[in-house]
Amino acid sequence: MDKQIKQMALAAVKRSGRMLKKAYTKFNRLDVSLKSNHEILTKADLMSQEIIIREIKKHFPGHGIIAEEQANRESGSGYVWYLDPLDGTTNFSMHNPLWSVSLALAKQDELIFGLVCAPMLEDIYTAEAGQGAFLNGRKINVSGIRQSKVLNLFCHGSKDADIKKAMAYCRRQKLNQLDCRQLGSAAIELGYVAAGRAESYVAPGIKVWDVAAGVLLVREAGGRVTDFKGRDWRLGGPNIAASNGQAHRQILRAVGVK
Ligand code: LIP
Repeated sequence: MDKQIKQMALAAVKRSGRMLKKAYTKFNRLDVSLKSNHEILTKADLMSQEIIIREIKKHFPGHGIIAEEQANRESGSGYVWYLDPLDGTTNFSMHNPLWSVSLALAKQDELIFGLVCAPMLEDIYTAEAGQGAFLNGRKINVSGIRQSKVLNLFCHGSKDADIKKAMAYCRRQKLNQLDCRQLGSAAIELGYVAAGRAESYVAPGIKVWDVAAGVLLVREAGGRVTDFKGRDWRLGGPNIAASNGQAHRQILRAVGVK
């Protein structure tokens, strides 16, 4: 992969991270606006997006961009960026430090680069196709943990059906497994699976910008990412199950139960 791509992405995400950190410390929860019943938006989401998109357009004007808070920008180049400028906006708004910036690049619909930056945790995850996954420059691998010690993570899209499915999954896993938790940032949850801090992550109805970078992290760290039927997850697929591989059969069974 072109070195310039990685340098530009890291510089842009770090710049937005610095801005977000400042905004976070003085954020007032009354300043959120509602996108829907279950989704909020802050000025910080828009400012972060502006910083990163400006850099992409400056360095790679021919690339497409699919970002959470803007209309898609098509391209004929075969390269498309997937950006969540603030993943975990609700956490951000309630002064919970688990929020991140998530940026991925795909070439001809195959992920080639992923970057998740969690500024308050000082965690920067990166992955390049075929080159492994890294946390703050150190190579990471999924855990080898199976059965009774498996820790499960989950989140969900904003539609009622997705929330109900996720709640049923969480209930089942809470009762039958060690635990199941919602951290509130899909990108961080996938980073946790890649780094062996948790064994699985499941989400019904998730958006592509929330998970594109994290999917490459998990795959490059030796894990498995599928849809709920066990087929390899493809960009844009709404349902996602990611794991260290060992826990995969168990999570697919749990999410499949009616
Ligand atoms: C959020 C996710 C969260 C998920 C929400 C939402 P946002 O991203 O990362 O884990 O449950 O559906 O998509 O909206 O804060 O960027």
